[in-house]
Amino acid sequence: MSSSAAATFSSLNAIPPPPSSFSSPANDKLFSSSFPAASPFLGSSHKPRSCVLSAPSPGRRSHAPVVAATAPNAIKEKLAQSPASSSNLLITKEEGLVLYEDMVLGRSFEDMCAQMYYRGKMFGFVHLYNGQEAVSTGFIKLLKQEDTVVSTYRDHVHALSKGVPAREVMSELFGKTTGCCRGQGGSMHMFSKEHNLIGGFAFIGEGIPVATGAAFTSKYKREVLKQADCDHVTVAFFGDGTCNNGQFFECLNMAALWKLPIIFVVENNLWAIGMSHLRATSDPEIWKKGPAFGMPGFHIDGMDVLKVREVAKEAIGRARRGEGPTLVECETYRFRGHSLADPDELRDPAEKARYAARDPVTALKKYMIENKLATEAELKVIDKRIDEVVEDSVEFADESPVPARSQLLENVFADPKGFGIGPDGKYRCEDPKFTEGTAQV
Ligand SMILES: Cc1ncc(C[n+]2csc(CCOP(=O)(O)OP(=O)(O)O)c2C)c(N)n1
Ligand SMILES: [Mg+2]
Repeated sequence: MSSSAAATFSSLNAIPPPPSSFSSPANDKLFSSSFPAASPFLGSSHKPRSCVLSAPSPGRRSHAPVVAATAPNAIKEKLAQSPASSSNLLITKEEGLVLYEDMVLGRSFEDMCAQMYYRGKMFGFVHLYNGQEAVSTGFIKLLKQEDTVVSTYRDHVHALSKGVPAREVMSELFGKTTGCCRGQGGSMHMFSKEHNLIGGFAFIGEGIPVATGAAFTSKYKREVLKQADCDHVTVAFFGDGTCNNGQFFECLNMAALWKLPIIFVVENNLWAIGMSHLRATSDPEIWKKGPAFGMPGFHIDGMDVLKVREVAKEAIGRARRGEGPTLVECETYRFRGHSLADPDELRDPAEKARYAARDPVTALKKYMIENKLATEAELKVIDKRIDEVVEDSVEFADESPVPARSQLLENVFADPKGFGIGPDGKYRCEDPKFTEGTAQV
């Protein structure tokens, strides 16, 4: 590293200055006493405890003011505006149609996955995203191709929103060579270099450090390698249950310390398999952990794509301008069991019904029609087109070839000699006895 590069690199360690666009005297005052009363959890009957922080004691190093907000004032005002006249609307017709199409694609694709899974076309665990579409669409449709997305095992719809063709996602689920990972990843490991979707991670929390590393790369390119046009951001999606894992805290710390261009998006669907978030977490308001590390935190209605989008715009803009990370907690709900193997017997039917009534796809459709952004007929045309895309993806996946047995170890080891390759120089997997006694291949 050159000395100038080293100097710039070391400046990454500087404590970030106050985030100007989020700071206000009112918030500074609040910081010294307590955070504003957060919006209660939208769909749960839980009453959040108030979070009281004491003022920094005089002898301690004081951090830059941090802000806890459910939404900055500008966004709140915009969201509160009556959608009566088209000039007050949060979206144009074209934007609305893009959002609607993406959400319908996510929903229809997942419904088709359920059918194909029960017909035995897919293997392993398959986790569907139904109900959470507003989060994926609200964030990812604002991104550029060069921006990075990191997902979890609930990743099909993030891949679709990021532009990975439905054919490639379905083929991956079928374990076929035409899949985005040539059939080697499966449901939980969607990946596309071209679309900068860098996983699909089955271990919870595993994607957060990877996302933090991707955001570090963008900053390094811009500040050290002097690629001035590198304003790429990274969006990391993960669940509420994951926020009690260590990687989450470690990465919030590093991202704030180095002002990384990253948005941590918590898809709080209130459940981690069968464990209620409200039962498992000392302070269930996850957004508050942003300010604790010196970054803004937001809690938004994740069933409303327009609200998600407004906060996403603010957070993505902030990251692109080099102002650092943001934590966004989207309160959402999954409409199906944890995975397709889950009979979903633990959640209260009344809770499920409450969220079903707030279906994000139906809500956007209603908004578009009521505000004359689209007619029912126009939206039906999109529904039909998406049905065809999804049907086509199944036909394509079904007709595609399965990988050759010799592909089994590709991309598994940097150098398969010594493990995957036997003393005779041949791939061990080609030995018919290779998997004997372990699994049916
Ligand atoms: C490190 C690790 N521990 C445990 C598990 C088992 N596990 C799979 S999903 C899950 C719950 C995660 O819940 P959440 O983060 O809320 O995501 P959601 O499934 O609700 O989208 C757990 C504990 C895992 N995959 N990885
Ligand atoms: Mg969850």
